[in-house]
Amino acid sequence: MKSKFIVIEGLEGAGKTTAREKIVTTLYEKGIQDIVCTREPGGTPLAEQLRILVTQSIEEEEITETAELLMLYAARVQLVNTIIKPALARGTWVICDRHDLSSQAYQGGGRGMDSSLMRTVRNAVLGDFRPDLTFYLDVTPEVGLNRARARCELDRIEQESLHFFERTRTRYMELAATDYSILIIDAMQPLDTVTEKIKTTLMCWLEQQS
Ligand code: T5A
Repeated sequence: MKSKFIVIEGLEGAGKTTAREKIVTTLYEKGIQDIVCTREPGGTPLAEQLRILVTQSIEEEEITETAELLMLYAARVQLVNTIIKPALARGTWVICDRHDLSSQAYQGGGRGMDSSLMRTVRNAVLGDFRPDLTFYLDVTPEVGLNRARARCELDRIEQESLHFFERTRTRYMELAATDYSILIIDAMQPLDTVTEKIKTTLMCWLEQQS
């Protein structure tokens, strides 16, 4: 089977890290062992530096929405062009924790950024490059943030209001409803149930690809 680009999306604390492990073990079971796991923002030295700039507050300086968006896309273009596309070209599967859908949901939905600016930047950076499959792990902001809080201190974006995350979640759901390559997983259920659902959904999708 041709190598695929699989993305995991969702609000903070949705369980993306846990899901990634399940996806990798399921692919291994199916005999797919040439896999690269990465994340956004991040995944290259430059993109990891940009991740720090995006997620941390800078004393006495407000990061503008446009600067935030451009940093996210700078990190994305670096990752896509130097890691993801070369991996796919040599036959390696790529599993990515977040990708462009995060920008559509957080910056487009949460921040309510201008859609024509977002479309322009996205087209310039990605063209028609898209994931083959996206798992969207759906949780309410309350549940997700509680899980994230239990894990560590909240970063700059995680400190946004509940309304911000409600708008982000609504945009995720709107986009998932119009794109057959985005599969919604109810991530409010117990961890074992969620990981089992991811496994069966992935197995079913793999069957359809072969
Ligand atoms: N961002 C990113 C944008 O605004 N725009 C963009 O374009 C991009 C790419 C960094 C931030 O950047 C923003 C979004 C983010 O605010 P991040 O660090 O990758 O992104 O994202 P986080 O969502 O903060 O990552 P987390 O590690 O918090 O979330 P995960 O990976 O979804 O959650 P995970 O797996 O670590 O689980 C968290 C805890 O919950 C438990 C786990 O065991 C763990 O302790 N858990 C469950 N508990 C009970 N039941 C379940 N079903 C559970 N699932 C997980």
